[in-house]
Amino acid sequence: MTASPPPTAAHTTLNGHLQDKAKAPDALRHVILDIARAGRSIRHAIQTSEGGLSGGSNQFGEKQLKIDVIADQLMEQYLRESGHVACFCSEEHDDIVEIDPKAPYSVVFDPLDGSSLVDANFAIGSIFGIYPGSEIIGRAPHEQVAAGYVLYGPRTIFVYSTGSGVHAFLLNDEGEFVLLQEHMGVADTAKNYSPGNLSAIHDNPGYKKALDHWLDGMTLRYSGCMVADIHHVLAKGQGVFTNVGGSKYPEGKLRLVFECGPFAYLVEQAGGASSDGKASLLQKKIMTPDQRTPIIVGSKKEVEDVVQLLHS
Ligand code: AHM
Ligand code: MG
Repeated sequence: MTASPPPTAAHTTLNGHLQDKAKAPDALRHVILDIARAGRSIRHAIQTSEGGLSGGSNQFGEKQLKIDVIADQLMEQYLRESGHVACFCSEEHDDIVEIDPKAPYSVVFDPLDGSSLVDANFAIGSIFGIYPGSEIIGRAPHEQVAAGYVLYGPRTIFVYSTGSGVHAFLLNDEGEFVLLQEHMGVADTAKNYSPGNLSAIHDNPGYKKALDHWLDGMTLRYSGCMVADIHHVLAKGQGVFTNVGGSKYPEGKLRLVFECGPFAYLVEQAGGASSDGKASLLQKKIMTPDQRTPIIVGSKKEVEDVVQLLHS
């Protein structure tokens, strides 16, 4: 009779994946795990906020903070406690916040992207990027050593890359992120389109041409949350997401540092492309924390076609 194999863990955890597959340096692994823990707490806050998610009063008449402020505070707390973070740049702060200039990494994040959708119970998310050292200004997104996001939808999903593929994890009932999909890929051609700042078609003729091209046979998938909309591209393995300029937002609505930079890193890691209409977003220099940029990201050929239409 042959002996039965020794018991093994049924799932690959995020920690195990960072250690054994990504071979992330210990400090980087800890920062990513701390962000995942912050995501778990943010999810809990979303689900348990008594007074409504956009700020209000609880049953005792006490004023509650808006959920995006709570998310920001949670993220800050975990980053401060990590001991590996020099500074951070958050959508909820005007300036970069210093923690410990001698620490090895700087973190950029949008604590709760799509927060205007929370009352409608749409999916929302947190975005992050990690740079080496204590400077963010003057760098470009290709210098990130990791990026990722947490998507709070019907399921809570954590997606990250440290430069060797893009991997997704599911938050299970025990509060553990377990491997869901390894090496997410983006095909060269797209069937789905996700057009942000669409009212710009009225004063951006190239964007109107892109829309006409999409209407001719492609399928619309747009929720209004960048995290959910780009996760759709990664999960389905194809698609294009845009947010380009018009008169209201000449550079588009989205920010380079903590929204477009991390997603450019992730989608290019998955084999897709990113552009600001001229060059890859990975090469775009960060000048200020609140810098906006046009973004066209997703399937390579579609990104090329849209960039061409925008210039036509
Ligand atoms: P937020 O960071 O204030 O939530 O805004 C960013 C969001 C993105 O998630 C989304 O792609 C975009 O705003 C939606 O804008 P619009 O409603 O103009 O399509
Ligand atoms: Mg945002």
